[in-house]
Amino acid sequence: MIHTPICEMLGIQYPIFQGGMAWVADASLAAGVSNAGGLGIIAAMNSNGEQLRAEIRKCREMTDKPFGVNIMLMSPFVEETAKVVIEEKVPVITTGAGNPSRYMEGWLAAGIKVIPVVASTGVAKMVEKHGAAAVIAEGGESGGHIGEMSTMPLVPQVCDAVSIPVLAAGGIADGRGVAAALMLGAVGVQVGTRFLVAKECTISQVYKDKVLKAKDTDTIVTGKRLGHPMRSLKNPFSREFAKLEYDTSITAEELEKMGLGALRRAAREGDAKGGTFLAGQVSGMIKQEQTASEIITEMFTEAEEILKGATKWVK
Ligand code: TUI
Repeated sequence: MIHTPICEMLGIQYPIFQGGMAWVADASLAAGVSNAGGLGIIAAMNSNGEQLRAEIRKCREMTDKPFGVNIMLMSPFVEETAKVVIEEKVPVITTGAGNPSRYMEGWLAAGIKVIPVVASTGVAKMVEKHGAAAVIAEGGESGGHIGEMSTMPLVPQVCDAVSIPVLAAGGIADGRGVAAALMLGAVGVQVGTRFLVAKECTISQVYKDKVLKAKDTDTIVTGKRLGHPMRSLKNPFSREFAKLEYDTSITAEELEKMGLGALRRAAREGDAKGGTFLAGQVSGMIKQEQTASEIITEMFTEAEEILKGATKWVK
């Protein structure tokens, strides 16, 4: 059994969070992961306050285990969703794509555990000072919005920079990744891409099939010019976007406009050519659809075997 302080802190069986993926992480996926012993997370990103409230209530009907909500700080609905999580007494909040400090006082006063995703030691230290219960150090191998650092150098540096528990994210999809994260000093992992193909994940089959068919080099990073780099699977839309990004006759506003609705088109409509299929570099390792429970138990059984044999080269 792999049991770490984050399991105790949150009352979960396995030290694994499911990433709060925009247009993907709904009540069905979050409840599936929480019922499997991890921490399921509902993405508030694409929801307004009332839509999020409905999703939280739906999740509560599907599980009596703890779950969290991810607040994407660049969301146009951030002010209203930041209040709804308090009203609905959500036990855990993760944040992404920014510095959550200005919301933290209110969340902490409501007794919520706040666990921000960080992409640098600077933001990790800042959120620790504001009362974060833990941080998730996310490397640029991840799908979606990413920072500059890779997981391997980021996680140990964040572990050294803060005294609160650190979870690792970015590039983790199997037991080898879990074992490596623990070796880097993390007390748990956050996994997004592998849960895209969970049976409980309600995204389009087109999206799942694209992940299942991907090889190692099939992701691309776009959006650097707009100040929010995003990793997604290569397809006609992402290739065209990458090309236009270097075209100075196109304005940043025109580029932003092009991206609008692309996440929804991928996740909900299965628009293979015109959608943005956010996914991490681990996509090439993901070969079958499984239940959230199968994914988690497989990852942790594998990690335990690896860790038990980890001294084999020590003479
Ligand atoms: O947030 C993510 N992944 C995401 S969010 C998203 S939707 C989106 N839509 C439009 C624009 C941007 C995003 C798709 N995928 N992961 C967590 C994450 N957080 N990665 C990087 C960061 C991050 C970056 C800067 C966290 C803090 C930070 O602080 C900088 C500062 O000081 O504001």
